[in-house]
Amino acid sequence: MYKLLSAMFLIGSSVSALAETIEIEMLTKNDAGDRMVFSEELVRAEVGDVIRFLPTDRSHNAQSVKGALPDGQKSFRGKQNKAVEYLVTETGLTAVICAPHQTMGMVALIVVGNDLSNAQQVLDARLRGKGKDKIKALIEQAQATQP
Ligand SMILES: [Cu+2]
Repeated sequence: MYKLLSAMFLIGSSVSALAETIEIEMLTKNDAGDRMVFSEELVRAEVGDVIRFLPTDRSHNAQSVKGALPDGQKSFRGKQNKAVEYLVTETGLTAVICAPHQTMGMVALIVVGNDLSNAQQVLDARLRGKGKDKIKALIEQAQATQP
């Protein structure tokens, strides 16, 4: 038991030493004039990172979608007009939506560890309207721009 705990501590501390916090704004209009958008739509992250969604403009939220995140990854659901954090624990793709505006295309795709293996599951999840089209385009973009 003691060995297990110290191993967990070591893993935990090595992750936190490298972990980053990535901030994404929820916007009614961005500098380019696009309406109802996250400030970053294709987000590359690593296990241990925190993605923090900020309520820069009003009437938005950020949340995951059932089936559109890696196995073992805890889902999240922010309230409207509130910041929310998503702690990344698994590699793979996560689709993020703003519930009021996903049909207008207010979505983002998080790519963790450059792992695209759950792309089909994400495409099969219940995404709607322009949000679904944009997630598909973001997956294609992630495939085309693999680091
Ligand atoms: Cu929104």
